[in-house]
Amino acid sequence: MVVEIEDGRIRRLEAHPENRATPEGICLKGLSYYERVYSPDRILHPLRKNQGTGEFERVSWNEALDLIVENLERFRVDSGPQSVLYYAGSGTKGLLNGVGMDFWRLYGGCTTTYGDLCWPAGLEATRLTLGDNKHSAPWDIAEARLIVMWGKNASETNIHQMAFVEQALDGGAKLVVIDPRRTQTSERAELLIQPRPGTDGALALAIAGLIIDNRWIDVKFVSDHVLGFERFSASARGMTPERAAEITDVPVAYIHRLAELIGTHGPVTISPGFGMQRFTNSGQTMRSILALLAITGNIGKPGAGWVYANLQSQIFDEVKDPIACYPPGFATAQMGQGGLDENLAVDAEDPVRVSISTALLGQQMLATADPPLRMAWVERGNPVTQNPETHTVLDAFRSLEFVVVIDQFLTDTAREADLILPAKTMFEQSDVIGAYWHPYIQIKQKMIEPLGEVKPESEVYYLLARRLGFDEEALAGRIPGPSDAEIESFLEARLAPFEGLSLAELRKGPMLPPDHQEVAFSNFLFSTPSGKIELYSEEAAARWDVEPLPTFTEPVESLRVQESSTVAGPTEPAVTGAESARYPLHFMTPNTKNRIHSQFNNLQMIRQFGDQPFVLMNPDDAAARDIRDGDLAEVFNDRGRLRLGVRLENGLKAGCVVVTNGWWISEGGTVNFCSIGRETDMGHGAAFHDNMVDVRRVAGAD
Ligand SMILES: Nc1nc2c(c(=O)[nH]1)N[C@H]1C(S)=C(S)[C@@H](COP(=O)(O)OP(=O)(O)OC[C@H]3O[C@@H](n4cnc5c(=O)[nH]c(N)nc54)[C@H](O)[C@@H]3O)O[C@H]1N2
Ligand SMILES: Nc1nc2c(c(=O)[nH]1)N[C@H]1C(S)=C(S)[C@@H](COP(=O)(O)OP(=O)(O)OC[C@H]3O[C@@H](n4cnc5c(=O)[nH]c(N)nc54)[C@H](O)[C@@H]3O)O[C@H]1N2
Ligand SMILES: [Mo]
Repeated sequence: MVVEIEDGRIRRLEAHPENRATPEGICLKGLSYYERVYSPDRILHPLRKNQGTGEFERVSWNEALDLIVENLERFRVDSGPQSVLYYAGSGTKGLLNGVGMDFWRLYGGCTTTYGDLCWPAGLEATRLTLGDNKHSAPWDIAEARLIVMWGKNASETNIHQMAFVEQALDGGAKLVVIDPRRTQTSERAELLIQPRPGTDGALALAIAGLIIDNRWIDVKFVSDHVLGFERFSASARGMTPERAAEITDVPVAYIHRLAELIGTHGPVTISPGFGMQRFTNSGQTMRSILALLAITGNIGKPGAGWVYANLQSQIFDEVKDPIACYPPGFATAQMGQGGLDENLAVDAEDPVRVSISTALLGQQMLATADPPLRMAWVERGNPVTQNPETHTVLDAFRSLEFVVVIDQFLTDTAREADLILPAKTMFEQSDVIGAYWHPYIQIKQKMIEPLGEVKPESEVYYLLARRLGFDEEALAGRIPGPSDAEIESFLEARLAPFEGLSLAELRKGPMLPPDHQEVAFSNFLFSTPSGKIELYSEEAAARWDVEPLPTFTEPVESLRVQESSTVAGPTEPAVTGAESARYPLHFMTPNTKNRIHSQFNNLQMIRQFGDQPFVLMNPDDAAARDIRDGDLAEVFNDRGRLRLGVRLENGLKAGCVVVTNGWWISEGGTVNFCSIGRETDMGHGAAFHDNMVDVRRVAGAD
């Protein structure tokens, strides 16, 4: 962004002209930062909960820091440093985020989480197959002749990508969208395929079988660059179009049409989203879809490829996005060549206990022993609304003796705090950031002094470390002092190992990382164990206990599991088919245009476009329950319930209901009251969408 300042206040926000990924300018969320920074609701000084009244009362920084230090010292002496949980979400990224873990190491250790709420099943599936998580520059998609938006709603969640998709379409390319919902992304699609949620793996395997049968494969590419084609072929052909149609609810004719398009209308770019990687079978699903590009040679060429995660700008361990909450080294190993498992086997010397699965946060916080948790420190996240099982997460926070939350606003998680510290916004401290779609490394320059009494996290850590008795020497190179000069020299030192990168250069505009590939894998080097694209992955089998080939299994919660059989996710005991199918409707909880998860919806600029949660239903599902448009209804399962107004939507597949995620508890739409803590088959992700509910009309409400 280009930020114009007048009299110390932000006056104007504009897109930086040199960022080629954002030619259409800033989205509404970006523009709403103006309101976000100066919002009357913003927390501008420390707040302590009055244990009698439950109200928050203003305290000075001295009191706040004393209170923290007093608790930290007590817990360390009585129970050991691992009785403190350090939890960081994905609210803001940057090099300075690594400072948190340095503080906890100095303190003597802590307990922290592994895995991630967002996308690790897909990251791991991609790493196992291609060796690296990278893709071509955003503008390359304009060269594609076929674009498949598979479980991705870019019109809302990646609006800048749509500009390049539109360019491709204007030039004659075709767009296919695969989503149980009709979305804004599908407006110009030539084909909208609406699979039953969680069955995309079966669809992909059937398409692969047809591509192979019709000899639409790229024989040379396969023989040069693909491992396991023969075995994959045999397995994919087992998934006939008829069988896939039965599993997925997609007509056979559509399966044939998509196979023909992918097989004959290249270059093909598949841009998979996160929708179908939030199930217990997602890693295998993502591997099945990626295989379609491998067998047709749509990798390493302009206009072709797998646009999932572009981590080329993530050159610093500290900003491996969005998994920034691991101790240094941990994230690198997961995303790079090393393995997750050897890192999870905690080094006996390491004072940081990496023991809580983010997907199971509530359950595992409560179950943690030796030592049990007594305190939590939360920053840049809102786990009460965003992590699975809101009830359990609330119980877990309420079981602790002392909770510190750093945030800009009084979120549902902040309300659980004993002490709230005010958080900076991106304009109040300089930092260096990478991205996960566009390739740039950028500086986020301090533009205004922090409002009120706000102190950036790094300064809070610095002050705490000093109070805990660490001198400047102990902090040098780890936790910078508070002045602008100290922050800048800290950042400069992190940039120094990279030739050409410096704050001065970054101030001129966005920079490409060293060795950037505009067309990813154009050198056809794949850093898998075999050096080839691995359709057959022994590593997948060894690490995640799945078949070495991508195969289809039903999600745990499914109406199609035979009553007599049992299914199990990776982190829970098996349930019988009858149990798994007790509720008949798939509960989808996607993202939405004008919020980022639980952020922005408290601003007037955003609320004017909708200030109330609602549930979308297919008219047939509604009629079967005597529900009409506008009725008040209850979405429920064993885990929780939500009372919401109903909107009928013809474009939504029957058997699915939708509430966007991120609504605050006070607004009544917190979807994770109905979800369960459950991991994906690989990557330790959260299987939010593996979740069935029912809906009933609330009688007499009208
Ligand atoms: N049911 C369901 N749940 C989901 C999803 C879903 O699809 N369905 N999606 C999941 C996904 S993909 C994700 S990524 C997660 C997101 O989960 P979170 O990262 O927990 O979610 P956010 O709502 O973005 O909350 C970020 C918080 O950080 C605060 N913040 C912003 N900047 C700063 C800062 O500089 N310092 C501090 N201290 N705080 C800051 C914001 O005010 C906000 O409260 O949610 C997940 N939850
Ligand atoms: N405006 C906005 N943009 C965002 C975010 C935001 O909160 N708001 N969050 C950012 C983050 S952290 C993330 S992770 C991304 C997510 O970006 P996306 O992946 O585009 O978003 P989602 O809404 O999670 O899911 C995409 C689609 O998957 C569909 N879907 C659900 N289940 C299935 C299934 O089983 N199969 C198929 N084929 N489709 C399915 C949903 O209907 C939805 O339309 O967006 C990023 N961009
Ligand atoms: Mo995410």
